[in-house]
Amino acid sequence: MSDLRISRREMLTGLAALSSAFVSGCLEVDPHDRVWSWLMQAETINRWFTGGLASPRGVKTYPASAISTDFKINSLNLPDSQRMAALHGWQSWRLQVDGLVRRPVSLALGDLQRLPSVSQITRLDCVEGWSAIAQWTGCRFADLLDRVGVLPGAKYAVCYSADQDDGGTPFYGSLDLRAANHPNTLLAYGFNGQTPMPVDRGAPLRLVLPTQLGYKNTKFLYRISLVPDFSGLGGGKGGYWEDQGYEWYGGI
Ligand SMILES: Nc1nc2c(c(=O)[nH]1)N[C@H]1C(S)=C(S)[C@@H](COP(=O)(O)O)O[C@H]1N2
Ligand SMILES: [Mo]
Repeated sequence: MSDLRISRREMLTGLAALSSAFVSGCLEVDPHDRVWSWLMQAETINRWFTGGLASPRGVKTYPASAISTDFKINSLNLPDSQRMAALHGWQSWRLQVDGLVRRPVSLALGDLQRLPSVSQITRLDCVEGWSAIAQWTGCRFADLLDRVGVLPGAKYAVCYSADQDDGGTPFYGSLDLRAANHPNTLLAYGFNGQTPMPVDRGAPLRLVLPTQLGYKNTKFLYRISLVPDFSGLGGGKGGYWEDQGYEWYGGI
């Protein structure tokens, strides 16, 4: 019985990966297209299956010898304000945490570094077809949530980035609270032993979400907001890439 469920899950994961490949392959996507809506249904089923079976199991971690020597930077643009902050040792940077939380806070990097520090060597998989392994150091997203206190009704954490595309549209992303509470979901300030991490890697703070695809690993964070839904937010799909047609759930 359980064998059957796992093989179904694998099949569905494959379907979701296929649908990612569709979008990233520069195909024009018509959301009303029948094939597209079928793939979207597959996504929902995949999420249901993986959510039911995978959590809270840890993700695969690697030995130091597996760390990639070549780890591409994949950003729209570098945020100027962050570049300035880097020059000043991140003194002026703050992470604002608000929305459906008991205790809204504005945290300095040092405040986050006082939460229990975790280092893990995990792989990032980009929909463009490359993967890379690195050691990330940071605090658990779950510990931040404990600190601020999640209010009833909160379903998603929206992560705001300081960069924007050439047209001025800001990058942002979101994850559900189940993913946020996963033990391998980090708010990372260190990369391969370097803290702060290199600016273009997402400094001073980036999301490390190894259970989901690269585009869900939001860089250059300055604000996290807990919300019940995505209404009134960007294009309403929960993220910069999602607003362009990527799936919201980037599960691997
Ligand atoms: N703020 C921000 N976060 C981002 C992106 C971006 O352009 N801006 N790109 C995403 C994509 S598509 C990937 S694959 C990873 C790449 O992380 P890296 O630059 O450390 O390789 O960051 C993700 N997070
Ligand atoms: Mo990506």
